[in-house]
Amino acid sequence: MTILVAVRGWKPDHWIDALRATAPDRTVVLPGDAFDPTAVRYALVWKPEPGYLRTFPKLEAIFSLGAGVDHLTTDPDLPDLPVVRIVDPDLTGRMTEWVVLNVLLHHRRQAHYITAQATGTWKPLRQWAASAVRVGIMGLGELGSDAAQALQALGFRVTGWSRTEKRMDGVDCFHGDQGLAPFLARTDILVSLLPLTAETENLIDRAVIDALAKGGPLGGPVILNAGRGRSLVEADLLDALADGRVKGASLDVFATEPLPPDSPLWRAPNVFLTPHVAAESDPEALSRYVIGEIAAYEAGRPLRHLVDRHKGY
Ligand code: NDP
Ligand code: OXD
Repeated sequence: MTILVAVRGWKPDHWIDALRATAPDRTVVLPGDAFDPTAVRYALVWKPEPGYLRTFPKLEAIFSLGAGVDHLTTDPDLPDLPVVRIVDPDLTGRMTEWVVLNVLLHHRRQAHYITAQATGTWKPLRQWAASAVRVGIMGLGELGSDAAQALQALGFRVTGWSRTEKRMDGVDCFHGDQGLAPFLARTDILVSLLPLTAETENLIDRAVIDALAKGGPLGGPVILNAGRGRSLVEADLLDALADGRVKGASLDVFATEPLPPDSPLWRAPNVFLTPHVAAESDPEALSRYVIGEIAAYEAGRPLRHLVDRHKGY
Protein backbone atom coordinates (compact mmCIF):
# COMPACT_ATOMS: atom_id res chain seq x y z
CA MET A 1 0.00 0.00 0.00
CA THR A 2 1.87 3.00 -1.28
CA ILE A 3 1.99 6.29 0.61
CA LEU A 4 2.46 9.42 -1.49
CA VAL A 5 4.11 12.50 0.02
CA ALA A 6 3.38 15.74 -1.86
CA VAL A 7 4.64 18.80 0.00
CA ARG A 8 4.86 21.94 -2.13
CA GLY A 9 7.25 24.55 -0.71
CA TRP A 10 8.70 22.17 1.91
CA LYS A 11 11.83 19.99 1.52
CA PRO A 12 10.48 16.42 1.16
CA ASP A 13 13.66 14.49 2.16
CA HIS A 14 13.15 14.82 5.89
CA TRP A 15 9.55 13.58 5.54
CA ILE A 16 10.58 10.61 3.43
CA ASP A 17 13.32 9.64 5.89
CA ALA A 18 11.00 10.01 8.88
CA LEU A 19 8.20 7.99 7.26
CA ARG A 20 10.54 5.21 6.13
CA ALA A 21 12.08 5.06 9.62
CA THR A 22 8.61 4.93 11.23
CA ALA A 23 7.12 2.42 8.77
CA PRO A 24 9.97 0.52 7.06
CA ASP A 25 7.52 -2.02 5.60
CA ARG A 26 5.63 0.62 3.55
CA THR A 27 6.42 2.07 0.14
CA VAL A 28 6.75 5.85 0.34
CA VAL A 29 6.96 7.85 -2.90
CA LEU A 30 7.29 11.44 -4.07
CA PRO A 31 5.50 13.00 -7.07
CA GLY A 32 8.61 12.86 -9.34
CA ASP A 33 9.34 9.14 -8.62
CA ALA A 34 8.46 6.29 -10.98
CA PHE A 35 5.49 4.46 -9.39
CA ASP A 36 2.12 3.00 -10.27
CA PRO A 37 -0.61 5.61 -9.46
CA THR A 38 -3.12 2.80 -8.81
CA ALA A 39 -0.96 1.58 -5.89
CA VAL A 40 -1.35 4.84 -3.93
CA ARG A 41 -3.78 4.46 -0.99
CA TYR A 42 -2.81 7.40 1.20
CA ALA A 43 -1.63 10.90 0.33
CA LEU A 44 0.24 13.04 2.89
CA VAL A 45 0.10 16.55 1.57
CA TRP A 46 0.82 20.23 2.08
CA LYS A 47 -0.45 22.60 -0.64
CA PRO A 48 -0.62 19.96 -3.40
CA GLU A 49 -1.17 21.20 -6.96
CA PRO A 50 -4.93 21.70 -7.45
CA GLY A 51 -6.42 18.64 -9.12
CA TYR A 52 -3.33 16.48 -8.46
CA LEU A 53 -5.01 14.18 -5.95
CA ARG A 54 -7.64 13.24 -8.53
CA THR A 55 -4.99 11.33 -10.46
CA PHE A 56 -4.87 8.46 -7.93
CA PRO A 57 -7.91 6.24 -8.59
CA LYS A 58 -7.46 3.98 -5.52
CA LEU A 59 -6.69 6.74 -3.01
CA GLU A 60 -8.55 6.11 0.27
CA ALA A 61 -7.62 9.03 2.50
CA ILE A 62 -5.83 12.36 2.37
CA PHE A 63 -3.74 13.51 5.34
CA SER A 64 -3.06 17.24 5.64
CA LEU A 65 0.44 17.65 7.06
CA GLY A 66 -0.66 20.87 8.73
CA ALA A 67 -3.48 21.54 11.17
CA GLY A 68 -4.92 24.07 8.73
CA VAL A 69 -6.74 22.60 5.74
CA ASP A 70 -7.54 25.65 3.61
CA HIS A 71 -4.75 24.48 1.25
CA LEU A 72 -7.08 21.56 0.44
CA THR A 73 -10.59 22.95 0.85
CA THR A 74 -9.82 25.63 -1.77
CA ASP A 75 -9.11 22.95 -4.43
CA PRO A 76 -12.33 22.63 -6.50
CA ASP A 77 -11.05 19.27 -7.81
CA LEU A 78 -10.32 17.73 -4.42
CA PRO A 79 -11.61 14.13 -4.58
CA ASP A 80 -14.54 13.31 -2.32
CA LEU A 81 -12.46 11.34 0.20
CA PRO A 82 -11.86 11.61 3.94
CA VAL A 83 -9.44 14.42 4.78
CA VAL A 84 -7.61 13.92 8.08
CA ARG A 85 -5.91 16.84 9.80
CA ILE A 86 -3.08 16.97 12.32
CA VAL A 87 -4.05 16.81 15.96
CA ASP A 88 -0.83 16.05 17.78
CA PRO A 89 0.71 17.23 21.06
CA ASP A 90 3.97 18.15 19.32
CA LEU A 91 2.25 20.68 17.03
CA THR A 92 -0.10 21.90 19.74
CA GLY A 93 2.77 22.47 22.18
CA ARG A 94 4.68 24.48 19.59
CA MET A 95 1.70 26.76 18.99
CA THR A 96 1.17 27.27 22.71
CA GLU A 97 4.82 28.29 23.03
CA TRP A 98 4.34 30.93 20.30
CA VAL A 99 1.17 32.29 21.89
CA VAL A 100 2.66 32.45 25.40
CA LEU A 101 5.90 34.00 24.08
CA ASN A 102 4.05 36.71 22.20
CA VAL A 103 1.53 37.50 24.91
CA LEU A 104 4.49 37.90 27.28
CA LEU A 105 6.45 40.07 24.82
CA HIS A 106 3.62 42.61 24.89
CA HIS A 107 2.67 42.14 28.54
CA ARG A 108 6.31 42.63 29.65
CA ARG A 109 6.80 45.54 27.18
CA GLN A 110 9.76 43.89 25.52
CA ALA A 111 9.80 46.14 22.41
CA HIS A 112 10.76 49.03 24.71
CA TYR A 113 13.63 47.06 26.30
CA ILE A 114 14.97 45.89 22.92
CA THR A 115 15.14 49.50 21.76
CA ALA A 116 16.57 50.68 25.08
CA GLN A 117 19.29 48.02 25.00
CA ALA A 118 20.32 49.07 21.47
CA THR A 119 21.06 52.57 22.79
CA GLY A 120 22.46 51.53 26.18
CA THR A 121 19.50 53.13 27.96
CA TRP A 122 18.43 52.10 31.50
CA LYS A 123 14.74 52.96 31.57
CA PRO A 124 12.43 50.74 33.64
CA LEU A 125 8.72 50.89 32.84
CA ARG A 126 5.85 50.12 35.16
CA GLN A 127 4.86 46.43 35.06
CA TRP A 128 1.37 45.24 35.87
CA ALA A 129 0.32 41.75 37.02
CA ALA A 130 -0.84 39.07 34.56
CA SER A 131 -4.14 38.99 36.42
CA ALA A 132 -4.78 42.56 35.23
CA VAL A 133 -4.66 41.52 31.57
CA ARG A 134 -7.53 39.92 29.65
CA VAL A 135 -6.53 37.63 26.79
CA GLY A 136 -9.28 36.70 24.32
CA ILE A 137 -8.69 33.70 22.09
CA MET A 138 -10.59 33.45 18.80
CA GLY A 139 -10.84 29.75 17.99
CA LEU A 140 -11.12 27.45 21.00
CA GLY A 141 -10.21 24.28 19.12
CA GLU A 142 -7.21 21.98 19.59
CA LEU A 143 -4.75 24.86 19.57
CA GLY A 144 -6.82 27.61 21.16
CA SER A 145 -7.90 25.53 24.15
CA ASP A 146 -4.32 24.45 24.93
CA ALA A 147 -3.05 28.03 24.69
CA ALA A 148 -5.93 29.15 26.94
CA GLN A 149 -4.87 26.70 29.65
CA ALA A 150 -1.22 27.75 29.50
CA LEU A 151 -2.13 31.45 29.76
CA GLN A 152 -4.49 30.75 32.62
CA ALA A 153 -1.70 28.94 34.45
CA LEU A 154 0.38 32.12 34.16
CA GLY A 155 -2.41 34.09 35.78
CA PHE A 156 -3.96 35.86 32.77
CA ARG A 157 -7.73 36.27 32.61
CA VAL A 158 -8.72 34.24 29.58
CA THR A 159 -11.83 34.33 27.43
CA GLY A 160 -12.55 32.38 24.26
CA TRP A 161 -14.76 32.62 21.20
CA SER A 162 -15.81 29.73 19.00
CA ARG A 163 -18.49 28.92 16.43
CA THR A 164 -20.40 26.55 18.71
CA GLU A 165 -20.91 26.66 22.46
CA LYS A 166 -17.97 25.53 24.63
CA ARG A 167 -17.26 25.08 28.31
CA MET A 168 -13.75 25.30 29.78
CA ASP A 169 -12.83 25.57 33.45
CA GLY A 170 -11.88 29.13 34.31
CA VAL A 171 -12.36 30.43 30.76
CA ASP A 172 -15.31 32.68 29.91
CA CYS A 173 -16.58 31.19 26.67
CA PHE A 174 -18.53 33.06 23.99
CA HIS A 175 -19.73 31.76 20.68
CA GLY A 176 -21.32 32.73 17.40
CA ASP A 177 -22.20 36.12 16.00
CA GLN A 178 -24.06 37.19 19.15
CA GLY A 179 -21.07 36.31 21.34
CA LEU A 180 -18.53 38.30 19.36
CA ALA A 181 -19.22 41.82 20.70
CA PRO A 182 -19.16 40.87 24.42
CA PHE A 183 -16.04 38.77 23.81
CA LEU A 184 -14.22 41.67 22.13
CA ALA A 185 -15.36 44.17 24.75
CA ARG A 186 -13.44 42.26 27.45
CA THR A 187 -10.27 41.55 25.44
CA ASP A 188 -6.99 43.42 25.94
CA ILE A 189 -4.86 40.97 23.95
CA LEU A 190 -6.66 39.28 21.05
CA VAL A 191 -5.20 35.98 19.84
CA SER A 192 -6.56 34.55 16.59
CA LEU A 193 -6.18 30.81 16.11
CA LEU A 194 -9.05 30.58 13.65
CA PRO A 195 -9.04 28.41 10.55
CA LEU A 196 -9.55 30.18 7.22
CA THR A 197 -13.11 29.63 6.01
CA ALA A 198 -15.68 31.69 4.12
CA GLU A 199 -16.88 32.95 7.53
CA THR A 200 -13.51 33.84 9.00
CA GLU A 201 -11.98 35.50 5.92
CA ASN A 202 -11.45 39.24 6.63
CA LEU A 203 -13.20 38.78 9.97
CA ILE A 204 -10.74 40.91 11.97
CA ASP A 205 -11.43 44.25 10.32
CA ARG A 206 -11.79 47.83 11.50
CA ALA A 207 -15.13 47.12 13.20
CA VAL A 208 -13.72 44.21 15.20
CA ILE A 209 -10.58 46.16 16.09
CA ASP A 210 -12.65 49.10 17.33
CA ALA A 211 -14.82 46.80 19.43
CA LEU A 212 -11.82 45.59 21.50
CA ALA A 213 -11.47 46.76 25.12
CA LYS A 214 -9.93 50.21 25.48
CA GLY A 215 -9.36 50.68 29.19
CA GLY A 216 -6.85 47.86 29.80
CA PRO A 217 -3.39 48.24 31.36
CA LEU A 218 -1.58 48.06 28.01
CA GLY A 219 -3.10 51.41 27.05
CA GLY A 220 -5.07 49.83 24.23
CA PRO A 221 -5.55 46.50 22.53
CA VAL A 222 -2.87 44.22 21.08
CA ILE A 223 -3.54 41.72 18.30
CA LEU A 224 -1.84 38.35 17.75
CA ASN A 225 -2.55 36.23 14.68
CA ALA A 226 -1.19 32.72 14.12
CA GLY A 227 -4.35 31.29 12.51
CA ARG A 228 -4.43 32.41 8.92
CA GLY A 229 -3.36 35.73 7.42
CA ARG A 230 -6.50 36.26 5.41
CA SER A 231 -8.65 36.36 8.56
CA LEU A 232 -7.11 39.75 9.35
CA VAL A 233 -7.51 42.89 7.20
CA GLU A 234 -3.88 44.00 7.29
CA ALA A 235 -4.66 47.54 6.06
CA ASP A 236 -7.10 48.01 8.96
CA LEU A 237 -4.50 46.80 11.45
CA LEU A 238 -1.87 49.14 9.98
CA ASP A 239 -4.25 52.12 10.23
CA ALA A 240 -5.06 51.24 13.84
CA LEU A 241 -1.36 50.89 14.73
CA ALA A 242 -0.59 54.20 13.05
CA ASP A 243 -3.24 56.17 14.94
CA GLY A 244 -2.78 54.32 18.24
CA ARG A 245 -6.11 52.48 18.34
CA VAL A 246 -4.00 49.29 18.53
CA LYS A 247 -0.83 49.32 20.64
CA GLY A 248 1.01 46.36 19.17
CA ALA A 249 0.77 43.11 17.27
CA SER A 250 2.44 39.76 16.69
CA LEU A 251 1.86 38.11 13.34
CA ASP A 252 2.98 34.69 12.13
CA VAL A 253 0.65 34.42 9.13
CA PHE A 254 -0.05 36.88 6.34
CA ALA A 255 -2.44 37.45 3.46
CA THR A 256 0.53 36.95 1.11
CA GLU A 257 3.35 34.62 2.15
CA PRO A 258 6.25 35.21 2.07
CA LEU A 259 5.39 38.70 3.33
CA PRO A 260 6.53 41.04 0.50
CA PRO A 261 9.67 43.08 1.36
CA ASP A 262 7.76 46.35 0.79
CA SER A 263 4.95 45.47 3.23
CA PRO A 264 4.63 48.27 5.83
CA LEU A 265 4.07 45.53 8.43
CA TRP A 266 7.85 44.94 8.52
CA ARG A 267 8.33 48.43 9.96
CA ALA A 268 5.11 48.93 11.93
CA PRO A 269 5.55 50.06 15.57
CA ASN A 270 5.62 47.46 18.36
CA VAL A 271 5.02 44.62 15.90
CA PHE A 272 6.73 41.23 16.16
CA LEU A 273 6.75 39.15 12.95
CA THR A 274 7.61 35.50 12.41
CA PRO A 275 7.58 33.73 9.01
CA HIS A 276 4.76 31.17 9.54
CA VAL A 277 6.77 29.13 12.02
CA ALA A 278 4.50 29.32 15.07
CA ALA A 279 3.84 25.58 14.97
CA GLU A 280 6.02 23.86 12.43
CA SER A 281 5.01 20.39 11.30
CA ASP A 282 7.78 18.15 12.62
CA PRO A 283 8.43 15.18 10.30
CA GLU A 284 9.31 12.67 13.06
CA ALA A 285 6.39 13.52 15.34
CA LEU A 286 3.84 13.78 12.54
CA SER A 287 5.04 10.62 10.77
CA ARG A 288 4.34 8.76 14.01
CA TYR A 289 0.89 10.36 14.13
CA VAL A 290 -0.03 9.60 10.49
CA ILE A 291 1.34 6.05 10.48
CA GLY A 292 -0.53 5.39 13.73
CA GLU A 293 -3.77 6.68 12.22
CA ILE A 294 -3.28 4.56 9.08
CA ALA A 295 -2.57 1.45 11.16
CA ALA A 296 -5.74 2.03 13.22
CA TYR A 297 -7.78 2.54 10.04
CA GLU A 298 -6.42 -0.66 8.51
CA ALA A 299 -7.29 -2.48 11.74
CA GLY A 300 -10.91 -1.45 11.16
CA ARG A 301 -11.19 1.64 13.34
CA PRO A 302 -12.73 4.82 11.89
CA LEU A 303 -10.44 7.65 10.79
CA ARG A 304 -10.31 10.46 13.36
CA HIS A 305 -9.95 14.25 13.09
CA LEU A 306 -11.83 14.40 9.83
CA VAL A 307 -12.39 17.73 8.11
CA ASP A 308 -16.01 18.73 7.67
CA ARG A 309 -16.06 19.99 4.08
CA HIS A 310 -19.26 21.91 4.71
CA LYS A 311 -17.78 23.89 7.64
CA GLY A 312 -14.43 24.22 5.88
CA TYR A 313 -12.28 23.03 8.81
P1 NDP B 1 -9.69 23.38 15.27
O1 NDP B 1 -10.53 22.97 14.11
O2 NDP B 1 -9.42 22.39 16.34
O3 NDP B 1 -10.32 24.67 15.96
C1 NDP B 1 -10.83 25.73 15.23
C2 NDP B 1 -11.58 26.64 16.18
O4 NDP B 1 -12.04 27.78 15.44
C3 NDP B 1 -12.81 25.97 16.79
O5 NDP B 1 -12.95 26.37 18.13
C4 NDP B 1 -13.94 26.55 15.94
O6 NDP B 1 -15.20 26.61 16.60
C5 NDP B 1 -13.42 27.95 15.70
N1 NDP B 1 -14.10 28.54 14.55
C6 NDP B 1 -14.11 28.13 13.27
N2 NDP B 1 -14.89 28.91 12.52
C7 NDP B 1 -15.39 29.85 13.35
C8 NDP B 1 -16.29 30.94 13.19
N3 NDP B 1 -16.82 31.24 12.00
N4 NDP B 1 -16.59 31.68 14.27
C9 NDP B 1 -16.07 31.39 15.49
N5 NDP B 1 -15.20 30.37 15.71
C10 NDP B 1 -14.87 29.61 14.65
O7 NDP B 1 -8.32 23.92 14.65
P2 NDP B 1 -6.90 23.99 15.35
O8 NDP B 1 -7.06 24.62 16.67
O9 NDP B 1 -6.20 22.70 15.27
O10 NDP B 1 -6.14 24.99 14.34
C11 NDP B 1 -6.61 26.29 14.13
C12 NDP B 1 -5.88 26.95 12.98
O11 NDP B 1 -4.56 27.30 13.34
C13 NDP B 1 -5.68 26.09 11.74
O12 NDP B 1 -6.85 26.00 10.96
C14 NDP B 1 -4.59 26.84 11.02
O13 NDP B 1 -5.15 27.83 10.18
C15 NDP B 1 -3.81 27.51 12.13
N6 NDP B 1 -2.49 26.94 12.30
C16 NDP B 1 -1.40 27.77 12.16
C17 NDP B 1 -0.14 27.29 12.33
C18 NDP B 1 1.03 28.19 12.25
O14 NDP B 1 2.16 27.70 12.30
N7 NDP B 1 0.84 29.49 12.18
C19 NDP B 1 0.10 25.89 12.65
C20 NDP B 1 -1.09 25.11 12.81
C21 NDP B 1 -2.33 25.63 12.63
P3 NDP B 1 -15.94 25.26 17.09
O15 NDP B 1 -15.13 24.77 18.27
O16 NDP B 1 -17.28 25.72 17.48
O17 NDP B 1 -15.91 24.31 15.92
C1 OXD C 1 -0.58 24.40 9.78
C2 OXD C 1 0.31 25.49 9.49
O1 OXD C 1 -1.74 24.50 9.40
O2 OXD C 1 1.53 25.29 9.48
O3 OXD C 1 -0.15 23.42 10.40
O4 OXD C 1 -0.12 26.61 9.30
